Amino acid sequence: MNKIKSAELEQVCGISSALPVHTLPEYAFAGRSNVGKSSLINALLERKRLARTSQDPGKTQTINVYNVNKAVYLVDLPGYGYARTSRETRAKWGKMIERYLRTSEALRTVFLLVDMRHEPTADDRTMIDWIRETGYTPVVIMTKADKLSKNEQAKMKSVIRKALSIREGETLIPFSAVTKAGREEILELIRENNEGE
Ligand SMILES: Nc1nc2c(ncn2[C@@H]2O[C@H](COP(=O)(O)OP(=O)(O)O)[C@@H](O)[C@H]2O)c(=O)[nH]1
Ligand SMILES: [Mg+2]
Repeated sequence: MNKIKSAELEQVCGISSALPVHTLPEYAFAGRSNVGKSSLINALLERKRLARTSQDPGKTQTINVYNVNKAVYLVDLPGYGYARTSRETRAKWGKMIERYLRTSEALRTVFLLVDMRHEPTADDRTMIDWIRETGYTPVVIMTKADKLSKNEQAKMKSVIRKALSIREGETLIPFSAVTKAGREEILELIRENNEGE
């Protein structure tokens, strides 16, 4: 992913669809509704509206799979924690995310997005534990960094580190879809992981 030559939405998986089966490496993005997943994917891929961003949180209840350069897949997992979703629906989506983490053979890294302005929620803690339990080392992306001063960023970084019980070897990256801060660091992680492909 040195240069984004092509990027397209290749697959949309609903609640009862089959999950993606790939040999090319996958990188997945998880996080609460409205945390900025679609904006991050657009920023990484230098596309304005490839991943649909919305003012209406809770709408993207699918796993969206983007093929990049015919070499890598970025996987946008359904947002969780949306208050207006019924408990039953939430449980179904949780199971789908968990099933994806457990069964994907091509999955290399799971990025967990949290809003840098807020303390992580119980759902975020559940998510990071699923990531760890399925054998991945979570990379935490703290979104909307542009909304905080440098001082506030430093403070929230330690709040988030503590709330998610960040362990040795786990990374926290501040990111902004507005300033693109953190973009290169995320792309570099993907590149490093992809070496040898
Ligand atoms: N200021 C700022 N706003 C952001 C950023 N990322 C996302 N947003 C806004 O947050 C809202 C939700 O973003 P979206 O990407 O749709 O979140 P998703 O539900 O996680 O896919 C939208 O109004 C975005 O414009 C960011 O880095 N900075
Ligand atoms: Mg989205």
